[in-house]
Amino acid sequence: MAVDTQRAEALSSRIPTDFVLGFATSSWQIEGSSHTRGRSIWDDFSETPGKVLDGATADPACDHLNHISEDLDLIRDLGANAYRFSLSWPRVIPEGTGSVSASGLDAYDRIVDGVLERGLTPYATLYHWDLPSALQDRGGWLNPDSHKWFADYVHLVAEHFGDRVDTFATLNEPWVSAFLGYAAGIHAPGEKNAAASLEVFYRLMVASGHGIQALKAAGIKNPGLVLNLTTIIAEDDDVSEQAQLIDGLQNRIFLDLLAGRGLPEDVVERTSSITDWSFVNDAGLAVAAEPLTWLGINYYTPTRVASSGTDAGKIVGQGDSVYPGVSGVNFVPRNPRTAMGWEIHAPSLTSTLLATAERLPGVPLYVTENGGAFEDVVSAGGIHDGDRVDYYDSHLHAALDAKDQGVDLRGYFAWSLFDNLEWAEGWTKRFGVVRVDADSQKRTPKDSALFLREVYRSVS
Ligand code: IFM
Repeated sequence: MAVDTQRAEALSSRIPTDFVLGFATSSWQIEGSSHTRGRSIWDDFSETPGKVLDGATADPACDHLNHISEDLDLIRDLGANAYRFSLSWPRVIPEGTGSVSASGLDAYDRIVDGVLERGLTPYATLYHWDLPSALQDRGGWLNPDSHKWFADYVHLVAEHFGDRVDTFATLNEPWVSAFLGYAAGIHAPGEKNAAASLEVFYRLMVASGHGIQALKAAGIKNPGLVLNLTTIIAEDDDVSEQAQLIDGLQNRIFLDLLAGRGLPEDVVERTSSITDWSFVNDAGLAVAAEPLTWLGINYYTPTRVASSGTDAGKIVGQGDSVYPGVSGVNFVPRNPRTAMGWEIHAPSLTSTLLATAERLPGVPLYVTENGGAFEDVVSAGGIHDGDRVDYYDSHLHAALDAKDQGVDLRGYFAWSLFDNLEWAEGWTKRFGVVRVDADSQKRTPKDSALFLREVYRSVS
C-alpha cells in the first residue's frame, strides 16, 4: 500500500529538526546466539514448560548477532537518527561478576561501531531484564549487594564504550522486573511474593542510582533511566482510592524517589500489612535520587479501572495481582485494543508526559518505547498493518501535543524495530514495524515501517 504522504507530512511538519527519532530493541528479545554468552533468568524461565505461551526460547529470536550489518542498514534506511538497544549482562560478564567475555564485548563493539558508521546515535540500555542466572542463584535483586554487582558491570561497560557512547540508561522498566517478576510471577524469575516485589522495586532503584554514579564517574555525558509510566483512569468514585494506590505503585514510587521526596506515604501505609519497608534507609534513598540527565518513558496504554465491569478477557500485565495491596478492582480497557488487550488511547500519552514533567521537573524526557501488537495480515503485496500506522500516527501527535504544552520532550523511539520474542507471550504477539520470519529470518518492512520512514526522513 502506498504511504499516505499527506498524513506523514502533517506529522513530520510538527517535529523539530533536532528531535531524536529511532527504533528500539532489547538483547534477549532479538539476539539469539545464547550459546555464546552466560545464562540469564529469561533462559531459565522460558525453558520451564508452561511459562512462555508458545514455548519460545532465546534461540533463534531474530538471530540479530548474525545479521548485525543488515539490521543496522535497515535502521538507517528507515530514516532513523538513533538506535536504542540493550546489552546483555551475561554476554559481557557470563557469571554476572568476575571474568569478562572478550567475545561479548566484541559483539557490542560491532553494534556500536556499526551504529556510528551509519551516522546513528547509540542509546544503550544496561539492563533489560536478562539478569545473569548466576546472580539469581545468589538471591538476585533481593540480595543487598546487588547494587554493587550492577555498579561494577556498569563501570566496566562505561569504561569500554564511553569513548563512543554518550547516552546510557541504567534499567529498562524496573516496574516490570519487580511486579511482573516477583508479585504476579508472569515474568522471570516467576515469584509470587508481594513483599519481595516491593523490596526488589527499592533495590532496583538503589542499583540504578549507583549505576548513574558509575556512569558519571566514567565521564558519560547522558546517564538516564527508562520507566514504564502511564495514566490511571478511574471510571467511578468507588474505585478512586484503589486507583490512587495503583498510580502510587505504577508512577509515584519511581518519580518521588528520583525527585528526592522518598517513598509516597500513602503507598507505604497501604502496603504496611505486606511489608514493613525495613530494607529502606536514608543512604539508599539518597543514592536512588542521584540526578539523571534524562528520563525515558515507555508508554503503551492507560490503565482504566472501575468498581464493577464485564470480563475484559486477557490484558497482558494488568490485574490485581501486579499491584500489592490492590484487590477487587476491575480492569476495563475500552475498544479499540491491541492484541495485548491494551486500550489504544493516545491522549493518555500526552497526560502521562505532562504528569511526569510536573512530578520530576527539570529532567528532559524521551518516549523510549511506544507501539502496538496487532494480528498482521501477510500478503504477496506486503504487510498492511493499518492499525499500527494509525497507532504511530496518533501517538506521535499525542507526544508532540505534550511538547507543545511545554514538556521538554527530546525524542521518540518506536517499539519495536522487529517482531521479536515478546517475553511470556513468545512469538504470539508481534510489535515490529519489520516482520521477521522465525524460520527463514527474512526481514520484511511492514506498511508501518514505510510510514515511519516517510516521517523520519522528512525530519532528519
Ligand atoms: O516488549 C516489551 C519491551 O521489552 C519492554 N516494554 C514493553 C514491550 C511490549 O510489551
